[in-house]
Amino acid sequence: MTEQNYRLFNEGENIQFKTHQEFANDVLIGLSQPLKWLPSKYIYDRQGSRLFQEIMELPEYYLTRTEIEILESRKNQISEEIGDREFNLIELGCGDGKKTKIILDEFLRKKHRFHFYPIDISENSISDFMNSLRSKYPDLRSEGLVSDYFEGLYWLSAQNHKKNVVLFLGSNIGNFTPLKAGVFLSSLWKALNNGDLVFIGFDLRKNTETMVRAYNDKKGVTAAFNKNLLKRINRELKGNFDLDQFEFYATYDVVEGAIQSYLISEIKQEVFIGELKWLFSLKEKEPIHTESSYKYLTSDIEDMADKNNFEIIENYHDPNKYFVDSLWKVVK
Ligand code: AVI
Repeated sequence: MTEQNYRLFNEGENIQFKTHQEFANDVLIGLSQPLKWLPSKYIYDRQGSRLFQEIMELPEYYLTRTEIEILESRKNQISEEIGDREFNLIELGCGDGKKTKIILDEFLRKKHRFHFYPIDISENSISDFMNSLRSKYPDLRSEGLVSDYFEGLYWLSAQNHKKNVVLFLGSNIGNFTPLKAGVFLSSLWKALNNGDLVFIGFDLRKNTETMVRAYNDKKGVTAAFNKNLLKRINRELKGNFDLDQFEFYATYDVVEGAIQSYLISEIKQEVFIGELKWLFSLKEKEPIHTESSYKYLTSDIEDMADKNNFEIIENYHDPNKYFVDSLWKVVK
């Protein structure tokens, strides 16, 4: 029998009910707008997360490969900068862990004194991640936290007064609008102490074609990833979307500096969502916005750090300056 190596913050059933209600509300709100939209966070059920793993391996999707290259080539310096005293290493969200493992390997090799806490709202993701860690690092001190990011951070601050080092890799911040990214960073600052560190991945602006290609892969994995939103509505909210009647389209919005992803209705159609007892119409060629992936200038990153009272310690780039992992210090 495997022993549970994570902590649940909310009673399982309750949180599932709450998440389900939120999903239903967000779908209702998003699809009632003049420009219909659905929040991309709902793409990530088990199948959506599996498709995202596949995206990260695609030749067109340069982001993951580039960030891995940065971590591999700069891990020595990164670990010197971070590991001066005993600390909590906290990861917000957990993907396949490939990038995290580069960091863990280096910290363990350097014999840094730390305790690792991945935080994710999905119990499945934490459970899978913790199991994979346990087999690879039997001696790693770690505990998964199944909670909202900030609830987990506040709980941790109350447990011990060690330095906190927060990882937010993979340009996940890019899926927030600038307004939400600002709220996220100011909440992060509030939840941390003076001198704590934050290590954030940002995808940088580059030639348009490279960025657009990354979201229009030849195999159609990104299309399936976005369509997973409709699949999930069909399954969990008893919808009747016909996936074949939607075309996936991703384009670079030069004004916003973001890749915008859409599912375009091929025909005039009506869709019924059983759980919402709601029939709604889509015009021929009407888009549903599914995701924004913001791309940054170095000056944007400086502004974001500055506005939210973080000091940039170092920017770790790849040689082409496609991506940056930026190390920030909390100033209070
Ligand atoms: C998770 N996130 C940073 C990815 C991105 O690039 O916006 C999600 C993704 N969407 C399509 N491909 C990858």
